[in-house]
Amino acid sequence: MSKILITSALPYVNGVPHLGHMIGCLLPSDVYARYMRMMGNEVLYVAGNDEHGTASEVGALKAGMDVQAYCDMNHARHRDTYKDFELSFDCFGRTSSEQNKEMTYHIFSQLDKNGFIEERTVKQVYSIDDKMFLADRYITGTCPYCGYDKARGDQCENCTKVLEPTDLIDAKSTISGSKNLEVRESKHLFLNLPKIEEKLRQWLKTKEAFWPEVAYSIAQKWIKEGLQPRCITRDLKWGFPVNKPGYEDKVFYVWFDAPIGYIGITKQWADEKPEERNWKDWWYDAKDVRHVEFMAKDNVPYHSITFPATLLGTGEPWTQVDYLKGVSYLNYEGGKFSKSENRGIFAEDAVKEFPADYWRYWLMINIPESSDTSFTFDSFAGTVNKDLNGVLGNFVSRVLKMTASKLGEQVPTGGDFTEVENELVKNLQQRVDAYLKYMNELEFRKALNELRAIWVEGNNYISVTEPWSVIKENQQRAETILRVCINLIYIFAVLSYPIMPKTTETMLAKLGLTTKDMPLLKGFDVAKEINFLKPGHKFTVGEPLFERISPERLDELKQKYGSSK
Ligand code: B3M
Ligand code: ZN
Repeated sequence: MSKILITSALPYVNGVPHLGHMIGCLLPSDVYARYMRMMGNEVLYVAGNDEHGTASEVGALKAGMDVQAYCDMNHARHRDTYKDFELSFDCFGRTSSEQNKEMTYHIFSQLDKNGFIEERTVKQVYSIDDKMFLADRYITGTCPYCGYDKARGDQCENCTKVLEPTDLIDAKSTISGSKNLEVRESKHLFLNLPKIEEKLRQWLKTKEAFWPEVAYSIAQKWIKEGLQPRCITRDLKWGFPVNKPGYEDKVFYVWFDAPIGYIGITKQWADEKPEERNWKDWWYDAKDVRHVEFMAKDNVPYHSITFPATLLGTGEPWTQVDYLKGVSYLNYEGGKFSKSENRGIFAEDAVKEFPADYWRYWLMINIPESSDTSFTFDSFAGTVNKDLNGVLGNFVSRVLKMTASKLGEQVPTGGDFTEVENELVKNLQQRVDAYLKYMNELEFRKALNELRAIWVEGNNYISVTEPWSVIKENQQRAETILRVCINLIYIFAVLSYPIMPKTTETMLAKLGLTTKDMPLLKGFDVAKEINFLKPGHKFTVGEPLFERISPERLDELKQKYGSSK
């Protein structure tokens, strides 16, 4: 058994999570966590909300609320949405916690002590109309590197280049739209990245063979361009006040304390049950921990450069990322998701339309692993109707209905396996091995295609063996076939669990089982599992697993959520 530490990027508390957020970090991390637990590993799955920064201040201002109350409200909303999506976090916290403050202060003090913090006077953009310094994302303008005209003050999302607000050409405030901006001077603290660069290069080199292309190439590109000192303080109210004399009226930059949040959130969780949980077992001088992080590609520079450099600079034995799963973007019907323009389906609405598993399956089989992908309702309906309803759902109802009506609601007895069953077991074992291999390698699209192929094997088996006609001449043979098919339902249920946990529960419930009856996926032996349910074991037919999406319903959905056409 290994210890697997899984972290998902921490969504900003002020944002409303849409399908792009779900597939960018949260959902694949959940699938991987469930899979790793079923492989018999000790898993700690950490997520939460990123709460500091101007985004929260502005969000609260617009909502007419106190920032703390606004964050509390939104954090609860995020938590509920993720619960609806069946995300199985071990800890789900917030970066504004006392524990995170403690961690942030400690890490900052270590960096300062080791000479990696320097003071600089910087020019900052002050909005005269908004009466505030416009940090980061609240200034937009043209990217000086690629010319993209909606680049933000902290990063251009087109070319992923990390920027300073004053780099932008023709900048304006996104709060008021005002261009009445002026540059004022203020003293700030910088993380001296060039001083850590060599250590970082060495560390990064050890990752080349392991990280997926999306993540490694972004990190490399960044380091090749040369690292600059990075400002880690801001003139804001909402954040951790800087623990250095002369800087008490400033707060740490949101991207400084956010990744430390993984550690702070773990500490928060450990503090709830100090007798059985220890955050250091996972984060500090921790032995045999494999740390896997999930995030969208725009977060990669922070997790492959600035955060690892921060931890390296402390000179302490912090757990670093071993594998970084960077995911490309999911667009909506060819364009961007936008709450303000009412385009796209947001996570909390999605689960009101269809059960979470429909979304989980579509998102995972279409995960933008190598390039950006679009969500379209046509594709969604096609996948639900074909794969879920047509292949998996249909197999389950056909088998259970046929058995119930011809032989009663229990696993039939039948006789020995023939060549067809031996062949089925052999093919399935190959597919299962491939499925587990791809899951292990975090190649989710390939894994999901294997899972679907496994369900297809069931359909092929029943079409070839034709139990409905065989039963007329040879009841014992028909019983064998249906006994095998019911056991296939059990096998499909177990294998589908990381992707569609509720569907697994429903399938198992039909067979009088719960998830506690599931075997480990490690060493999954089809020859053994196909004989798991013995003759006489009771089942119930129940409701169909999935609902077909009709053309009328599809039109309604497109109308309601906006379509490119
Ligand atoms: N909140 C950005 C985002 O939600 C940021 C991630 C922090 S991860 C430590 O995309
Ligand atoms: Zn750019």
